[in-house]
Amino acid sequence: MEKLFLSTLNGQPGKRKPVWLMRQAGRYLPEYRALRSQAKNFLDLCLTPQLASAITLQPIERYHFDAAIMFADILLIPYALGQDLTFHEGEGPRLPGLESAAALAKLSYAPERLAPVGETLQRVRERLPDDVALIGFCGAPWTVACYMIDGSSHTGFSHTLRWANSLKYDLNKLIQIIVEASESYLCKQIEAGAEALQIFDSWAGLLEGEMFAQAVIEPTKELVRRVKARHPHIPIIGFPRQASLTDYAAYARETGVDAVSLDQSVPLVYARDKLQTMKPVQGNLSPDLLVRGGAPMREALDVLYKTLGPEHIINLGHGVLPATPPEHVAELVDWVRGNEAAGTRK
Ligand code: 1CP
Repeated sequence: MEKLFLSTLNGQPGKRKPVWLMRQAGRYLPEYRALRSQAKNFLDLCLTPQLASAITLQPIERYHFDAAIMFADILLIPYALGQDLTFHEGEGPRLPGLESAAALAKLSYAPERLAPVGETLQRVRERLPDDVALIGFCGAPWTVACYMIDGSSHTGFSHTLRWANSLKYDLNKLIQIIVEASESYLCKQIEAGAEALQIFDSWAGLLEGEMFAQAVIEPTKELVRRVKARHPHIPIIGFPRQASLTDYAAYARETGVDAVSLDQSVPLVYARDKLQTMKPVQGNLSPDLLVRGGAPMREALDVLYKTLGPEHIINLGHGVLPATPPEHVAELVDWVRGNEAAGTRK
């Protein structure tokens, strides 16, 4: 059966725009919270295929999105490189951080630590409806380096920015380690059943211009090139969150990704005229509008539909917020399905 999400990504839009949401499995769903409480901790949840596959499928069962995204986390790569990943209630995940370049010598990728993710994907593929695509993912090298060096986002990534400014050689060395581990991890995901990939660069917007080119574009291009050399037909979506508009365009032009995900600050006219002319785009409804629901959300969706062309995947500008009422997600999906005719209008 044709999967709308995959054909749109391949530049062949179908009867309507596909829809899925970043963080579609998560704390806003009562059924997620119920399964979450069965695991010892968050890492355990990600690495227990029976739980992680059930969580991946929860939003599909509820809303029948056009794509499922495997339940895991971008911080599993630091974990597989040997950093301890802990999760503190109300504070989020934490890593020990990297004091200096000397610590790089201790990092060594242990793929078997991530073997359960492959099993999660296999289980999901067995249970997924025929028209729903399965997305695998990883964090972009820059964003993963931010968490590995600083340990969490609470520092504003000041240590990583110091590496970027004055320890470029060490930063590049770390980024290279992450690229190699991510290549292996993404290829394993494809071999286990992922049909498309997303690279999350949540902190791309911390850099600009030349630094953005060096730490965001170059490593992403290298990762995409390596994965495509082994799996040329698997589409890859890149998400350089909060990059400047010129950097967004350079990213779309130079990294080799098949589509670009837009955060909510990207003006739609810019997206249409400068980005969608190069690649399909995804996004960029504000997660706050999904919390509000009703007329304000529907009006924003209408503008999205009218401005962007058919090579567009409906999604948010960032992840679903925990305060989101689940019925607003149903309202969004119903609206998209009710707009089949509008889906292909320019
Ligand atoms: O139960 C809980 O409280 C856990 C909350 C949670 C969830 C549901 C975390 C901790 N991770 C996840 C799952 C997750 N993370 C997915 C699953 C699939 C889906 O989208 O449904 C994905 C794709 C991610 C990716 C991820 N993790 C990113 C990139 C996207 C983004 O949000 O910018 C980032 C930055 C992370 C790190 C992370 N993991 C969890 C939290 C709270 C954070 C952010 C930490 C911080 O910056 O302070």
